[in-house]
Amino acid sequence: MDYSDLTNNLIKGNTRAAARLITIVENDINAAEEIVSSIYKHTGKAYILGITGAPGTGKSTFISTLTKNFVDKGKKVGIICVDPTSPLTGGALLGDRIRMKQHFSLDNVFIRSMANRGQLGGLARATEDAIKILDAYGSDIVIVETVGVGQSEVDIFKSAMTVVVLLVPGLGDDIQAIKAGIMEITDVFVVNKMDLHGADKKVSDIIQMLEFRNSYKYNSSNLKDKYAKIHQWTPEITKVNSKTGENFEVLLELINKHKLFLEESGVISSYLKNRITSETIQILKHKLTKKLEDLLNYDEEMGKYINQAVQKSLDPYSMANLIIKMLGLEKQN
Ligand SMILES: Nc1nc2c(ncn2[C@@H]2O[C@H](COP(=O)(O)OP(=O)(O)O)[C@@H](O)[C@H]2O)c(=O)[nH]1
Ligand SMILES: [Mg+2]
Repeated sequence: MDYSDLTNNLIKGNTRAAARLITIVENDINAAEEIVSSIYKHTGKAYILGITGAPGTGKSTFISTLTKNFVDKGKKVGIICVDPTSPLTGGALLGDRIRMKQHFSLDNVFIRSMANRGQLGGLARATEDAIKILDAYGSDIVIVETVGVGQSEVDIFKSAMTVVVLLVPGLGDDIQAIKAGIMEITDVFVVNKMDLHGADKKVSDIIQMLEFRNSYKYNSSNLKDKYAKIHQWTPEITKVNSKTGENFEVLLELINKHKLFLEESGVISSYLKNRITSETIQILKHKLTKKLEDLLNYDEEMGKYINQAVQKSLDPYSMANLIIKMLGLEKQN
């Protein structure tokens, strides 16, 4: 297939081309490869924001208000809602989209939901490609909304420059969930629904959690390199009301402060390297797995080895080493 008409239109800011291309990269990893390689040099302008929080914390309302703030400043915003638990036609997601769309002129806001339908190469891969499409499309800001915690969340957030986590007043379940999942990669904590009782208590709970984490990390030298980012950036905390927009000026300042930190400290360059590494690993996992499955299932010589293993004259580790050799992947030294 030739996607050059679509990608040319995308780069000119054509909304339908963006929508079509996202559908294509979601469903066809070979097409994704072609598309991404032709648009890649047009990416890198968008600021990528990751937003997460448990269901009901108000993510959609929050993103809607945040987007309105950006649009009012003349920004073009792309929104990707990633919900691994929800089928594409899920009522809630659809409701979100309709609700969000009511707020904006469609020229400045592009909203797209992605659900896990077993994308080849994984949801994180497909999301990363969708981010690139919205970047090349001309979005100043790409917002990625995901639900809750988990490995796919962490993978997805490797693309985000600033990660914002929403919590709400009330019991500490959400704090526990963050500790278990994405605390390490959170840049800004937001207590949403500040109009409800207990918002200040939640802010102090977060401060306490961060203080505990710092004293714990201080002794942990091996985490130092891995999480260099958070060693220098102390996560910011604020509270907002997403329904009224109260305190969003403060939030925007904090996001901007983090952006400036990334640029001025030079952390942005390690972010860029990490993002490319992580993305390449996703792609390689998919490609190599496919190649190896084909080899093990269909290759004649492999068939002989498998028989030997059945006869116990070869074990699975030795077989794996043989394959690494066959593929020329053994260390060159
Ligand atoms: N009181 C109050 N309710 C809010 C606020 N933000 C969102 N909500 C409500 O919380 C509920 C869940 O919001 P939604 O955006 O769908 O949450 P999501 O599941 O995280 O996307 C809805 O009824 C919202 O109207 C807020 O700041 N204050
Ligand atoms: Mg939602």
